[in-house]
Amino acid sequence: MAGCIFCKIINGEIESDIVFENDKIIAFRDLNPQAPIHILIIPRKHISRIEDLKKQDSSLMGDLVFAAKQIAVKMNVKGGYRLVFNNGSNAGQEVEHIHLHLLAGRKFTWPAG
Ligand code: DGP
Repeated sequence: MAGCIFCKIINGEIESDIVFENDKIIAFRDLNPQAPIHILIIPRKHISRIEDLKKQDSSLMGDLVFAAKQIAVKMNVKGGYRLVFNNGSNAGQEVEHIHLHLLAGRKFTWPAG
C-alpha cells in the first residue's frame, strides 16, 4: 500500500536487516530495539490492523507465529521470548501494517507497560 513503511521494506524501497522470508512473510530487525533480539514479523499482504482481518487471513496469522518459532530456533534463543501485537493507538501501534514483535535476550516483566 502506498505510503506504508513496511510495504516499502517488502518492496526493497527501504533497507532492512532481513532475518527470515518466505512467499507470505518477511522478518527483519526492529530499527529501535527494545531487547537484544527484536524482530518484526510481517505478512507481505498489507493488512492495517487485527480488525481488518478476514476469515481467510487466519492461517496467515498462524504462519506469523510459526515464523517466530523458526526464527527463535535459527537464532538459538534460550530462556524464552515474548511475542507482541500492538494493535491500535491505545496499544502503541505506530505502523499500520500488522506486525508481530519477537523480543528475546532479556527477562521481561508482566503486566506489560
Ligand atoms: P509498533 O509500535 O508496534 O507499531 O511498532 C513499530 C516498530 O517498527 C517500532 O518498534 C519501530 C519499527 N520501525 C519503524 N520504522 C521502521 C523502519 O523503517 N525499519 C525498521 N527496521 N523498523 C522500523
